Formats: sequence, C-alpha cells, structure tokens
Amino acid sequence: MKLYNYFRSSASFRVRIALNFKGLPYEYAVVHLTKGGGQQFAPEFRAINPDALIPVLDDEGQRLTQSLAIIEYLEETHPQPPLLPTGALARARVRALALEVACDIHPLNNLRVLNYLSNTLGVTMEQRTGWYKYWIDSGFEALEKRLAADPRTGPFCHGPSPSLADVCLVPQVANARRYHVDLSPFPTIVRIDAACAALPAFADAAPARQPDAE
Ligand SMILES: N[C@@H](CCC(=O)N[C@@H](CS)C(=O)NCC(=O)O)C(=O)O
Repeated sequence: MKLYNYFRSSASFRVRIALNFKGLPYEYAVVHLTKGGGQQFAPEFRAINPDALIPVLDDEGQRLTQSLAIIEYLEETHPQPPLLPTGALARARVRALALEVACDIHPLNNLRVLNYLSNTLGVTMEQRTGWYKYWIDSGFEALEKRLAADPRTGPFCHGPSPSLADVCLVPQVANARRYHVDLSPFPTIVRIDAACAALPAFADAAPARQPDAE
C-alpha cells in the first residue's frame, strides 16, 4: 500500500495510526501542503484526488480517499486488531466520537479554510489563530463532557482498547498543542491522549517521527 500524506496532516495521521495498529506496512509518499503553493494542487496529484486533499491510500491500484472511509476499509479487510467495538450501540458511540472530531472540528481549521480567511477575507494572523483555537476549544469542551460523563469511557475513548475515536482524537490534540491551546480544562482528553501516546502504533505515527518532518 502507498499512502499519499504529509507529516503535519492530521487526517493523514489518523490513517498512519490505523495502518500501524493493524501492522500493515506502507510506502510513504509525501504531498507537501505548502511548498511551491502546495503540492496538493499540482496536476499530477489532482489526477489522483480531484479534491486536492490528503490522505489518499493506494491499495494495489485502488485509490481510496477520506480518512474515515480508508480506516473503515482497513477495518473490513484487516479486522484484527479491531478499531471498532462489537455491538451496534458501541459502534455508533465510537463513530460519533470520531465524527465529532473529523466533521465538526477539523474541517473548520483545515489549511484551505485558514488560507481563505487570510487571503480572501483579509483577517489578521491573530484573528486566524483565534478562529483556530475557538473551534478546538468549543469542540473539546463538548467532547470532554461527553467522555467524562460516560461510564463506557475507559483508559481510551471507549473501554480498555483504542478505537476509531482515539485515532481521530490524538491528531486533533496534536493540532491543539501546536497552536498552544490550553488543554487544562480537558483532563479526560489529555489522559486518553497520554494513554495512546504510550502505544507504538500511535507514537510511530506522530508528525515528528515522519520522514518529511521539518
Ligand atoms: N475529510 C477529509 C479531510 C482531508 C483534509 O482536510 N486533508 C487536509 C490535511 S489534514 C488537506 O489535504 N488540506 C489541504 C488544503 O487545505 O489545501 C479526510 O478525512 O480525509
């Protein structure tokens, strides 16, 4: 398998964790999101993904997009160890936690959104950073309440082993740290992030450990 990705991309980070967790080796193909105006916009990459977004996973010529669809594909093709629990209710909870990050927090802070704020709407760098922090802060506030209040939360987002929810949470926490978001109001999130960081699948997928890390 070949993963088109970039060390800082948190959607790519999710897929790297899932591949590591399932013990699947892959070729690392760099798509630098800022060099030369962004390699995602190059015609060669647009031919691979017209959305001009990473990650893209190439599995024997089949190109898969959307990190959560990719991870569910890996889950179906390589079920062990699982990233989804058994039982419809448990799976719905894990997917909801994952989507809270992947749909309701992350897209608002994507590079193209930040660039539109700066380049088209002309907001200042301070306002742009304020926007970034605001969406993480308000998203984490809800997530923290949900995780802290639910007895199904364990060392990880759902019970005693990592799931798709943790796979989405950890890269979002990394983004928060990069932008110096104060995480002290979110002790459950911080605790779960630390539990994940102790696992090689998560630690080895971290931005700083990637071959294109700057
Ligand atoms: N929903 C997509 C989001 C993909 C995405 O937003 N990728 C970002 C990096 S994390 C990207 O390629 N950004 C390029 C840009 O904004 O120009 C997924 O989960 O795969």
